[in-house]
Amino acid sequence: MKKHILVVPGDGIGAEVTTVGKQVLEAIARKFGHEFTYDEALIGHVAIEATGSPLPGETLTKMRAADAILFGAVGHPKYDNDPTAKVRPEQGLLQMRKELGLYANLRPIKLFDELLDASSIKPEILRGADILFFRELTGDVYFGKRERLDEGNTAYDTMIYSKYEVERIVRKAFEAARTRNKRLCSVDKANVLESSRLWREVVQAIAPEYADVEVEHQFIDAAAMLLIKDPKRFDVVVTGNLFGDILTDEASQIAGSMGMLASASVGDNTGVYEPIHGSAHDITGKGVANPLASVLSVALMLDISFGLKAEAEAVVGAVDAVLKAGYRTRDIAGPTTQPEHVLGTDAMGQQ
Ligand code: GGG
Repeated sequence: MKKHILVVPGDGIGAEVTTVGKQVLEAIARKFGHEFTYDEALIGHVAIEATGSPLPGETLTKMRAADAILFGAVGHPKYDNDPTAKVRPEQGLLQMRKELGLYANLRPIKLFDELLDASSIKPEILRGADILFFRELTGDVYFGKRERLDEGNTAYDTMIYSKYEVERIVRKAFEAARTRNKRLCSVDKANVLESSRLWREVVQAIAPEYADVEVEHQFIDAAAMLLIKDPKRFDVVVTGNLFGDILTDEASQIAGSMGMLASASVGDNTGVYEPIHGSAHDITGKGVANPLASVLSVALMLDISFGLKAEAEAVVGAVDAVLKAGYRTRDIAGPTTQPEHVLGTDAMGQQ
């Protein structure tokens, strides 16, 4: 199979982890006889520095031409400490999602048994946890009107959803639930928010079409609590952009570390595959970042964008084997990890 992949490392540790992701793609191409070609493009802070824009037109053109995109991360601490900055790295990420119609963000929370000791949650609560999150990605408070009033002393952001936006992500989640354990949890805040009442109405209207799937509704606050108390009660979870952003960071602790969580952003056209973690400038350049989220994102790309199931399984199997052999990056090292088995980014990639 011939495929063209755009690598967009972005900021901070993005370059380190996508380098490993690309090495894995090359290894798969060799092993299975595929031909993958690559290009690179800028986004985020590095793009602002080079062109003044967080998503240059050239990047967008290359994204549209690619069969899939391997993405790193965006962000830079200098903007976090400057609330007045008008141009920000994250704008590149949001604009990319909107321009490419990437409305569904799939975030699998897969706990590898070998990492049971990497989490601060008790093993008996964690063992067997396996959740697939669907985070809506092109609506909500991230894209609603926002403004400063009263000479800057008052601010608002608008949480807004249209029926069709909810329908399309909810349908994707129902379809996925059908292929798994046929349980769907929809998370909202319908006891307070009007946009959440619309969300719940839409889920309730669609549910009869998927009578084989058991549906439950949880408020975001209760879902956040249940995720830590009893993660096994969840199979597929569907929620809005903001709630999904927060809940999946929380859920990363089920998998042991943010460094283990891959994601796929899909919609009408191409797919973007990236770790859920950000640019992590505190560890950038130190060679200690965990590349496994990028590697597992490659597995999602092979499966979802290219339909290469055996290749995707080979990648997940390789991650499992490396963990079984005892190798860890420092974020997933547990009390029983031997110090010589704690590896840096490149060494982990080589395993
Ligand atoms: N690789 C994910 C990433 O770069 N995250 C940084 C970020 O700004 N995330 C906000 C979001 O996902 O909406």
